[in-house]
Amino acid sequence: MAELKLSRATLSHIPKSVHTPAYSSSTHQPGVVHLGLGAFHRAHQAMVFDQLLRDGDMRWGIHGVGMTQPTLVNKLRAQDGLYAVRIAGAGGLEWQVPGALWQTSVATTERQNVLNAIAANNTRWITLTVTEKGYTPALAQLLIEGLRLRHATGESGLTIASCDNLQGNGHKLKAIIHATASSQDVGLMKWMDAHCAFPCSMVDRIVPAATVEVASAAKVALGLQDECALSTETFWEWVIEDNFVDPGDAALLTKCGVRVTGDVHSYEEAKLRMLNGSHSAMALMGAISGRAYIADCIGADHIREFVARLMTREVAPHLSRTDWADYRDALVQRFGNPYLKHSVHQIATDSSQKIPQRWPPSVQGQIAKGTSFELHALSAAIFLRYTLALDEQGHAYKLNDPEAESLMALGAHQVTEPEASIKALLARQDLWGAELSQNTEWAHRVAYWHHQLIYQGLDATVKFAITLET
Ligand code: CS2
Repeated sequence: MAELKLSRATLSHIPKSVHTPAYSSSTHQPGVVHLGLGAFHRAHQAMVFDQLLRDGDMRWGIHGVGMTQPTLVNKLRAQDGLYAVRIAGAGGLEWQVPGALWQTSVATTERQNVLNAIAANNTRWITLTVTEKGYTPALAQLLIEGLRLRHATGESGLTIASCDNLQGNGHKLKAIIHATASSQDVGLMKWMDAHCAFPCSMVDRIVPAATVEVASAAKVALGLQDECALSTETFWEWVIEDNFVDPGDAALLTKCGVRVTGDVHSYEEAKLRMLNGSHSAMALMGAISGRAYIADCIGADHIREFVARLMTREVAPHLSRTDWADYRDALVQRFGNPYLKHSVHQIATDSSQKIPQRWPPSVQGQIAKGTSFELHALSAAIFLRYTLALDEQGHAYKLNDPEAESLMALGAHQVTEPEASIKALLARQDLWGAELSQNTEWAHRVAYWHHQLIYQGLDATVKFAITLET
């Protein structure tokens, strides 16, 4: 007998221990257009919206937009937008099937559907997780066209919430829209400024890309085939600026556990530099030392100690979030979650777009205070070493990065001509910023650590770094 697939029709086959959506989507239109239908959104915001729907507020169904690839959208369509999420933490494991994804489109091939969804009467929000590299004029153009259609049909404004790992993400999004709009859009921009809200937000939940292992676990838990199953942790956080077109949304989100505040900045800053900063350092360490997952990295005593010190000594002194010590301890625990097979190469993807938010602000803070930045200098050296595209066992790996070609060209001769190679990589303002790319002391320390890495290897170098009283 052919395997039954997860869909609205087969929901009743799922064991009672799995939470499934009891509400039906058929008589309602989506209220949210989400751009960037990756794993993160499906195991984070989509589950918050699912909670609101389960509470009977039918305005939070999602029209999910895949930005480029039709593959995932097609799989989700075949399952009526349903997928299982395995949630694992210290308290054990549970499975849930969120039901908030009601419609889907692919931006590249079904552009008009996306524009129509943005203009639709029921739409109240747009949310975005398009990754750091997604903030381009092409994204802005899509939003401008959608808003133009909406404005022309006389609909009300929208809350447009960027949820990407960028400091001041709402401001950045609004700024690229303004920068991309043409002279014919002056009226539209005035309407947008007056009637749309761009709250900044910090989102947090570790959601690795889907794996075959999770798909097979889902088959056992659900008794159904699910090609879109995901795995995540119990922890989740969403901090969003209290800046909504409909002020009533603040109380609704708060009831679901979202933190609505005037001060998103301190949460964004701590998350980007502590969680994401450590993530990038570990991912690059794993890539060059042949460790496959973040849990393998944090499971090595010296790497765990390195990460704890990086956060305590070089990141925390510049944070405005005062509970950073609890946040740090929780992060070390979260990184070690054995159920999250979080691939180091997934996190190392697009490092050139991630590093600027994650490391330089802490280094600059240390420079301003005259304190040590050795652990960040070692992290930077690890990134340079990573551009060799070859791990310490001699296995080649691929750099998945819009800057891959230029980085690999600059890094290629780092063993035979380290001085020139390091100089060229550290001169890149796009990575390190205007000030750091000119700082000779920084360059000197990165070169020192790079030399250690090449001649002692990653493990010996990290072990040595944590003995230093910096
Ligand atoms: C990770 C993030 O891939 C990455 O760059 O650092 O996706 C991280 O898992 C999330 O931001 C956690 O909230």
